[in-house]
Amino acid sequence: MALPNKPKGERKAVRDPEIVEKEVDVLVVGGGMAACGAAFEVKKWADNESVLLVDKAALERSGAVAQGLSAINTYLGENTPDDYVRMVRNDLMGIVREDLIFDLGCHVDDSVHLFEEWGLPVWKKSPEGKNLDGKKGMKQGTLKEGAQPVRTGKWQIMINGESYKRIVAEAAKKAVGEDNILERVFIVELLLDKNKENQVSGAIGFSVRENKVYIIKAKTMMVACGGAVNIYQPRSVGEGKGRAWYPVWNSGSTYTLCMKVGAELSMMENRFTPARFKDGYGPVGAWFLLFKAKALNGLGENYLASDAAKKELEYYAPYGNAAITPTCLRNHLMLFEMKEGRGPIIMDTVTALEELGKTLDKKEIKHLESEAWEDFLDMTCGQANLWCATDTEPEKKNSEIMPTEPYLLGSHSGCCGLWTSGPDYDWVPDSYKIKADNGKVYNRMTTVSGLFTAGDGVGCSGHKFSSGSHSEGRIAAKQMVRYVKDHADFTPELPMSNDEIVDMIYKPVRTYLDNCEYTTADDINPNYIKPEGMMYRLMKATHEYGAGTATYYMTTDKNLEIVMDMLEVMREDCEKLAAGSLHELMRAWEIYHRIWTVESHLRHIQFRKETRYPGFYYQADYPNQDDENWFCFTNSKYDPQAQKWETFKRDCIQIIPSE
Ligand code: SFD
Ligand code: AMP
Repeated sequence: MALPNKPKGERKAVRDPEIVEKEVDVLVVGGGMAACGAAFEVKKWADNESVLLVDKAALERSGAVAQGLSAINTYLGENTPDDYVRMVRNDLMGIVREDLIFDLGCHVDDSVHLFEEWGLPVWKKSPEGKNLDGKKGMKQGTLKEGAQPVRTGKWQIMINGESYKRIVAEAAKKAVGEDNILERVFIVELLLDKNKENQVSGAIGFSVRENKVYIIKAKTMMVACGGAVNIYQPRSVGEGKGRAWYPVWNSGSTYTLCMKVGAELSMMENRFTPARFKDGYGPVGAWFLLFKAKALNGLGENYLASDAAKKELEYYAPYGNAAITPTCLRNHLMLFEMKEGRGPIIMDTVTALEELGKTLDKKEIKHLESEAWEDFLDMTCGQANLWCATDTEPEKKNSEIMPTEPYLLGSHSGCCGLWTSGPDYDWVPDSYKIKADNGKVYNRMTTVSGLFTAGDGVGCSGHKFSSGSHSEGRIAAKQMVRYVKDHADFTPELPMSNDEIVDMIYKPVRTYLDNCEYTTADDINPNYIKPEGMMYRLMKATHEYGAGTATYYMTTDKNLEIVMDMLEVMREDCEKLAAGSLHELMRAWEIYHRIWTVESHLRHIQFRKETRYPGFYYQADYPNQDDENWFCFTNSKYDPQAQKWETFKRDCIQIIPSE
């Protein structure tokens, strides 16, 4: 149950919190799309197995879909899973896990059908080929019954999705039972088993509403805490600061929690640098695909159709020549224009709406204009606010678009994450199957026995989006139940005492209480650093040296060497983080997770000696793609005992033939 909002001001943290101990068979960490998918599915396979879901926020409005969405970007419908693999492979410049993508392609539509059954309005085509949204769309019947969605691209369908997350969360809550959900509990660390090597046995965290530490033992668990946001200096500053495209809940916990117990990471160098409406971070997909808008350079030219752009794309063949230009290359062309002095880049909303309006009557034009607003009101309402604040009516005034600061994620147009097992089919290469201690293969299990992930957590397989993350959570849930049944005699034992756990989690609180009287300004103290200060330090370092917006996403060996040193010092200084309230305690652990995540990102960029994703980042010492040496997965592993990193290559195997 979500605790009610706190009274005015932040809840003070006390020195000695209450301890709450729990023991379950299956633990789900996170409450987003993947976690809700897992919660919905798990009870179908479980008999008497107990389940607990823990979210740092409130399930109904947490994670990337919190504000809603206006499209579902992965719905196969009439397309084949083979084709889906080809699309993802092309968009991610060739290096992907085709087993994971194909498997997802076979299951994702079922989640979309469920969303509709639970009440999500999906736009439909009328028999005359008109777009019908809301109740009119619902009257056409369901997708499962054969009604036609409004396709914007080959894979994307339109929805009235302001309440998308609430609908999905409600189904998850009903399936798993409210008593089996802990909201507003932040997981700080996972623990390995005291007796069994490389076996996960628990998760520890704290309530952000009450002075309580949670110690949870589990036989198996899924960590699906989304990607990483606010790791680079954002473009938003001053009163706009805090605004980002991806959700602020995503603080790198998925990657940090798993890597710290030794789970192997893959493709952490891959980041998503999205093109978004400037300052409001509104997504561009509906404008490009539904409204068919063109992006113009500062001279008013359709730069994508220029000879220079075509030449630039040819350089990155075969990806550059594909029917749909990969996302990173679309960004690359945008940056190319800006660097040549032909910026800024403008979304020509005026011409797009004018063109569409030519075949519509007055009432239909009004509806079209309201759809343009609804696109943002449904998923990024700040962008709609900004339009109001800047007197922007999209049919009268164009808007600027801009590549944002980088995000780390594995479910959208990026592919960093954990190295997980594929399904146990005969066509899946052995090197893609991870065997647990009993020799069995569990789909979506990481290299740590009993530890699963989904959504943004699973690496090498982007373009799952909201629907795919949900279905991947369901895939993992079924496997977790199988894992528990196969390990009925395993009793998890934690390697730390309760006191040691509390000492660790509440250390920032005690540092604060021990030293806060020393100065009059709470944030300035020689004996501690507040999480906010650490956040600025991290952002400045990545911004300047780690291929942030400051350098047009460019870095070099030397820059990376400098930033890696800075990160090491930051990690050391995290020992002195101080938190006076529970909210600040969460900020302290979030920044700690972000630092670890960024370190893995930059370590991977350091390792991959090529520029595989121009437009997302550039390694100036190795500006080209080098298939001979780098057409492979780049993986890393942190050894928790030796406290050392290892970076290495794994083979990338093509399974689905090119067309
Ligand atoms: O327009 C802890 N996404 C889009 N998907 C679509 O299908 N269509 C779109 O239209 C998409 N677009 C879009 C999208 C996202 C955003 C933010 C915008 C626009 C503005 C992407 C999807 O939403 C995304 O792929 C999935 O939601 C990913 O799912 P998942 O489960 O991997 O992550 P999550 O939903 O963010 O959930 C994370 C959860 O973890 C919790 N959490 N809990 C406990 N302890 C910790 N330490 C925790 N850390 C995090 C969070 O609270 C949350 O519940 S468009 O741009 O293309
Ligand atoms: P976005 O709003 O940028 O997150 O994109 C939403 C969906 O539309 C994703 O599936 C993108 O891959 C796709 N998309 C966005 N822009 C384009 C474009 N210019 N061409 C083709 N697909 C696009």
